[in-house]
Amino acid sequence: MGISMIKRYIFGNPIETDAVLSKPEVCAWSNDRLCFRENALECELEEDEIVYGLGQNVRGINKRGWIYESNCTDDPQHTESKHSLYGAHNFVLLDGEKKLGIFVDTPSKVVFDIGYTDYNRMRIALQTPDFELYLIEGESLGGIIKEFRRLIGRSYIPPRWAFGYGQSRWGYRSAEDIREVVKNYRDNQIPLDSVYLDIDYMERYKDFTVNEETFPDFEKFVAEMKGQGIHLVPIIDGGVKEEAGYDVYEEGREKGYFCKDEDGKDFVLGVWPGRCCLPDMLNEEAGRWFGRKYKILLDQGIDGFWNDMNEPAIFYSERGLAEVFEKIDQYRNRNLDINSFFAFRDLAEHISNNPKDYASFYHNYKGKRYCHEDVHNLFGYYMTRSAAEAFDELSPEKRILLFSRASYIGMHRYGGIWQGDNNSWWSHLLLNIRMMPSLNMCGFLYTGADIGGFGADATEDLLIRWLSFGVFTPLMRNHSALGTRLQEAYQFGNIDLMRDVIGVRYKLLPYLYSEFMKAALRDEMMFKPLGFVYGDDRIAKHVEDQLLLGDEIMIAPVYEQNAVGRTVYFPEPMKLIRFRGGEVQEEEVYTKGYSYVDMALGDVCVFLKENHILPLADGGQSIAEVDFDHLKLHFYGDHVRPYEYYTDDGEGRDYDPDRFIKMLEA
Ligand code: MIG
Repeated sequence: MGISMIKRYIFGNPIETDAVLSKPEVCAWSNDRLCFRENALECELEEDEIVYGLGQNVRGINKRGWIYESNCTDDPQHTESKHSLYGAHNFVLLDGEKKLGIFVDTPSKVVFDIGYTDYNRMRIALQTPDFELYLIEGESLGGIIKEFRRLIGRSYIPPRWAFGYGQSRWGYRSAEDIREVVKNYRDNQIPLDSVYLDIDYMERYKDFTVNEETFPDFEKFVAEMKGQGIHLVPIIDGGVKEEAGYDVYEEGREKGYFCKDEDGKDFVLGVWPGRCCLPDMLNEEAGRWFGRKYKILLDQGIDGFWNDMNEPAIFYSERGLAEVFEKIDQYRNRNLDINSFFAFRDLAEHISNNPKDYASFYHNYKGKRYCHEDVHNLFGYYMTRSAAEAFDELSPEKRILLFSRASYIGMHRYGGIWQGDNNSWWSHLLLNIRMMPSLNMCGFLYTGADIGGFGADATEDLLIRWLSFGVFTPLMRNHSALGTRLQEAYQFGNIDLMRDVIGVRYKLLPYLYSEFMKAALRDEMMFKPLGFVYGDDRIAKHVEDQLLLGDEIMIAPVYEQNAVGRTVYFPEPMKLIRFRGGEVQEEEVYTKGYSYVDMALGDVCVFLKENHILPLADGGQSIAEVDFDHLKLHFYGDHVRPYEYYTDDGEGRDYDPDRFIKMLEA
């Protein structure tokens, strides 16, 4: 991998984020590539230089040509015109003559102009003069990533069952609804390991409550589902409902655990339940208190959670509401023309996630008071960290599933993320593919998108193609929004194809789990762009729709409507292994270069490198049925190297590569 060197610089008086675990000595600022002026780092980009990174954001694997923001945002329209999504991942990796990793550690907004204003320049502009900077030089991209990941600490590892297929939907209103989903899956013999509970399970959207009418005897219900091999995974929201007599609210208020407004009163924001307060997740004591609340559900047999709305999303504030009501009156009886009409229309829209609101409440973080806008990107991170640290105490032996919507670098130690409210669009399948390696660079290994798309109506072919990629992502969850077309795998005509495709996941599981664990334990990426391995191949370096998955295989998903195959670039000879109709077929070996590969709807194709081994299991209806010990090995070539297979009980926290790696020989 070559040698990498890391340097740390301090500008001004930065706010500690806890992104970095063990900090190297501080260096005096001087650099021949980057120049620092007017609160921005600037450099030239070479003609063919690739800029990787930024984790969760819009557009391609190569970030060049657009302007991005690190500013955790709840925006469900992930179009190319946007600049930020839910996470703030301030890491870029320059791949030019020299390779350079740059991590800007600051909890407030950062703007990355990566060849937007000028295609040959990059400018990283900070909201604050106070920040830490880490520069990592190295000979290889993978070496720099490893160094960066060592700096920020080992990635979160979920229980193995969380690698099974999960079904979710906003709108499962009762235990009966859930039973029906599970029954449909089981009756159709489509594998399933988990069902997600969205806000519908709560009593009037109150965190840590269960609606007793619609989900009577919850503990028994959780056990009943476990009996069928199903884990229920409830959602937890960032805001706590303001309601007299609701213990979480009352306690938080009495103990002073909520974020305060300018006058020291509890800051009130509107989210699902109407008026809410925000637990000060950044405050150690408040975070500890909030984290311990998960025990209420753990005690009822729950072993997984997803943390939502923690950018934090603000539908409205009292201030914002008052402002709109006041302004709206000024439009009464007016002739609304081109200027006034749009201003009028935007009034209500701009009430949500308004910068004025983010500037109007305060945290008590590491003993100091901070305005939220100065520490904005830490909220989701600390919410998830609070839960994870509680799990360390409450469940020291057994792993608990945890993933979040908002995140900052460092949160990858405590949980995974899902990719937020995408749409049932083909372009979002491609976005999902491209985001995987970018997230992996930043340590987020347990991740995936809402398969089939969250907003808008899914179609059968889109869902099948999305599942055909989703079988590879660690989080494999079909999720959709209230009011959209139902998109459980059994809702469409071709149930056989759905069963076959989801079934592929259960054959791949030993390989996927093994590759995930190795990536986590060795600070590596599970999904790599081709350029990370074939850096000398100019074509490979610019491929944006194929990925290397672990060290043995390449994938090249179909992401276009009505396609019956696609062109694949082979950076070296590879053998096609095709999953079709529940069978595994070894097909031809492709030589280096472009080839068109037929991929019918329902086919899952992987491309195996020469002299490498792909181990496959027989499959099963849930993870418990998968035999991780008796595997069929696929390989070709005369000098097949052994496969390092990581396997453990999938539950314990004593991850030990020496104990759990077996060599599989051809
Ligand atoms: O603003 O809980 O991203 O997965 O279904 C919508 C309802 C709130 C956003 C999450 C989505 C979830 C939805 N939530």
